[in-house]
Amino acid sequence: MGSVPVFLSDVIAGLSLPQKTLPPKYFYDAAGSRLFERICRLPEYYLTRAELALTRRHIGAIARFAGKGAELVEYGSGESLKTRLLIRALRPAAYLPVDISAAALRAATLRLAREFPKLRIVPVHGDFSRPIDLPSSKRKRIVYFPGSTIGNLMPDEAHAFLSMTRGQALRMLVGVDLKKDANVLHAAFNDSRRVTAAFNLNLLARINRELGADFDLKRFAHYAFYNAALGRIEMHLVSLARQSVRIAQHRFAFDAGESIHTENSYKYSVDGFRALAAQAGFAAKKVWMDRKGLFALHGLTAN
Ligand code: AVJ
Repeated sequence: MGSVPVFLSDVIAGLSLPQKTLPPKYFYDAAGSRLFERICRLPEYYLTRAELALTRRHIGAIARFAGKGAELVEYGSGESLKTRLLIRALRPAAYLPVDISAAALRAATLRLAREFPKLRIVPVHGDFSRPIDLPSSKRKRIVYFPGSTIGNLMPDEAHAFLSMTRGQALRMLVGVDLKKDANVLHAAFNDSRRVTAAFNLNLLARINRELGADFDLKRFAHYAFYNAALGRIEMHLVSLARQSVRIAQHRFAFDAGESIHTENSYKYSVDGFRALAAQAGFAAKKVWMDRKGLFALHGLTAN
């Protein structure tokens, strides 16, 4: 095992690329998770409300598709309202939340254990951008991947993730943000209260806190735009001056206007996502949407 922590080596590797890049999974330390919860309540950030609305609206059909009594595997921590709705409707034989944050996993497990005292909860700590081993079981499993987290993955990474889950369960529920008016997308990632900006900048604050770096947060600005050709929102942190930043024993030079690419948030039409799922060996059997057609939940079966 290397002695350099993965966070440090990922940061050094990303900032050494011609287009400086940081992986979005590092947004979610304690401060970042709190900021993300605030994002979910913003008037402009329609995703969370739309997904909750479609889950409420179609919960009976969703639970029937998932198969009552199956084991529920959720990627990304799940203490959210929609997870609780699904657990209530599904009565799963076990619930296996998978999360990269040990703290988020513990919090979700404790809260759900209190709300569902009879539910068997098997937390799995892991980074699902790499293959993950789940404890084995003879029961049927359904993988739940809500929140359009799949939108953070590049299409080839999304394909790899779907291929991995294809070996873990015969059915899958995936929440996907739909393509829509670019102005609506733009507003969702450039909210007037600037919470998304704080969320983006917290990544640099986290690098300062945990890796002893000296990013000057006043000299970087949040920048998010819809890249229509690639069908994704891109988030960047733009250097406002020519400057240099120290991280451990490394130094990185920034030109004025140079950016660090911190996140992609892909948007998929129903057919676009179905094509991606098909490449990974899934047939798209069902799709549920909110009334406004903002967000989709796909029901996939392994074929
Ligand atoms: C958690 C991946 C769904 O892409 O919309 C919110 C994260 N980034 N605002 C998204 C996010 C900026 C979010 N996901």
